[in-house]
This record gives sequence, C-alpha cells and structure tokens, in this order.
Amino acid sequence: MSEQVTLTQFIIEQQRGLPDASGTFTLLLNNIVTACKQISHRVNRGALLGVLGSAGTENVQGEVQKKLDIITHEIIVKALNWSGHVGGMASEETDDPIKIPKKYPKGKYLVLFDPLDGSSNIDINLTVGTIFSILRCREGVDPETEDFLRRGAEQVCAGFVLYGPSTMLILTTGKGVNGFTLDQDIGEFILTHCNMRIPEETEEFAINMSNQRYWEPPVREYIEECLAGETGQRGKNFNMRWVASLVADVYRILNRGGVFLYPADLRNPDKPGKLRLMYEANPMSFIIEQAGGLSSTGREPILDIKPQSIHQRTPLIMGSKREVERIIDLHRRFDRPEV
Ligand code: AFP
Repeated sequence: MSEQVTLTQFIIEQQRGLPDASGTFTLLLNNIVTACKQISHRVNRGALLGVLGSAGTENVQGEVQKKLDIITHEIIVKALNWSGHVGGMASEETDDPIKIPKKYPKGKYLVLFDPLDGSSNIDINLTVGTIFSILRCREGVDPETEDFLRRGAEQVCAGFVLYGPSTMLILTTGKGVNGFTLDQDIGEFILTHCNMRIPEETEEFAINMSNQRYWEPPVREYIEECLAGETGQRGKNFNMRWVASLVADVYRILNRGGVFLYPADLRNPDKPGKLRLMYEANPMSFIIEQAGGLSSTGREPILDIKPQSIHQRTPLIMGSKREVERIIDLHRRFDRPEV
C-alpha cells in the first residue's frame, strides 16, 4: 500500500515553505477539522441521536432553523473560541459576528462559516456540508463587523466538508485544491484527491429550474442554448443536475466539470440571488478558481466584490471556465448591445 498522507502532515509540509509560518494556521485548521468530525458523527447518527427536524426558530435570514443548524453552529464556536488563534467569527446562524470570550486570547484569524449547508436536505438523508472561509485580522483586537467585510480575494484559506457517503474535506490555501477523505477507523483525514482540476468544457449545468420565470434574459438565453442540445447553436446535448446542497453540487463540478447557477432573482430587488457572499460564494469561488474554474455574478468576479454586510446575498455563477465565460458574455451583450 502506498504511504498515506494525513491532513496535518500535508498542511505542515505546505507551511514549511513559508518563512513567516508560526504553526498557528495548522492548529486553527486542526480545530476546524475536529469540529467537522464531531458534526460528521452527529449527521451520520441522525435520527438515532434525535437531532433531525426543525428547531422551531428562524435565523437572521428568516429561514427556519433545523436542530442540526444550531447544534453544528455551537460545535464550531466551542471548538474555536478558546484556542487563541481566532480574533472573531461570523456564522450563517447569528446576526452579528461572534466575539471571543474575554477570558481567552484573541488570535490573528477571522473564521466565517455556514455550519450546515443544505440543511433542508438533512431530513431526507441527502448530502450536507460545512463551508468555511478564513481571513487575517489584526492580532489581539476585538474585530468589529467592518473588519470582516473584505473581498473574497483576501481569503487565506477556504474549505468545505461534505457529509455524504464518505466524509470529505476539500481545501485550498491558494496553492491549488486538495481533497481528503475521513478514515473513520483512525479518525484522520487522508489525502485522496491531489491537485483537483475542473475540466474546461462541460455538458452539465445545475440550476433550480422552478425559478425560471424570475431569471434575467442572459440566464434564460444560456439555459435555452443548453436545452436546445445538439440541434441548437451549442451543437451538443447538456445534462442537468440539482442537489440543492451547494457543497454537493460544487464537489460534482470539481470532479467532472459543469456549471452552477443561482442567478439574480427578479422577485425581490433587495435579495440579489439567494446565496450568501461571505460564507458561501466567496469560499466556493476561491476553491473553484484554484481548481482552474471561474466564478462570477455574471457581471463581476465574485472574489472582487466589496461586501456591505456579513449576510449579503449575491448571484453566483461558477464552474468550468468556458461555460462561465459564455454566460458572462451573454450578460455583456445584454447590458451593452451596441458594443
Ligand atoms: P439550505 O441550507 O437552507 O438547505 O439552503 C441550501 C442552499 O443555500 C445551497 O446549499 C443550495 O445550492 C441552495 O440553497 C438551494 O436553493 P433552492 O432550495 O432554492 O434550490
């Protein structure tokens, strides 16, 4: 059997190349991973632990919270707040950033997370996940909301853990994307998917078709091109997939290409799209682009957006490079038909 590389070994070896690395980042990542192992256990035991179903509360976005949304949020906060590596956190499940208790030292990283993405799938036993984004902050200060509002391009690390048939961690620190599978017997994430690359071309798209009547013309046009198949202008047949768990849809795209669209929704101008910029679109876009794909709103790169609020929503179009370029081009032609 070939030698197995654990996540810790992989990160330490990556950090060795950096002159200023103090080991803090490796410890932070270990704490996040410990939390995700606990979440994996809860998700896996599901009904046996009595953790399925609604909590009967709503989060800041007015979405009904599942019991596991709250449990997973608390697991992550508890795993990180004592460590001394984190200056502050922001979660999908709380309105304001989470402060580090006064009794603990404050570290140089900010962690933003969606503790249980796709949680509406949890009761039907489909894949869900945890998404996280890491930014740097000034050490020792109590960060305010403004300190979190930074462009996705400033992320130092992004990752997601997939609680599916296997529990997997997909990670980037800006040097490509690697996938690790949790070996349940030894409790370690093992490097199994080295340097993941998204195929440039694809015949697969992912979108919630039930929102079709609210899409803008460029998105309608793109989907019509795909649906026209080999007799249409694209000259090939497209397949469609929609898991309604961002983590699962992105993982599929990382492996076999494709394009994911949650476009601007004309229903409510205050909610441009559904997905949240800072802990969904930004980390996923960092990962997609590090794997050779592209991510955009259709009009600007996701990673260039200057956030206005922690829970800001954004249109999100990402995946295989050429398809995303095609969609951006359709937006350009729609916005500036004279050019
Ligand atoms: P939940 O966490 O509320 O299930 O939302 C999941 C999600 O944020 C993302 O993971 C999916 O891609 C998207 O929403 C699905 O949205 P629709 O239910 O509108 O298709």
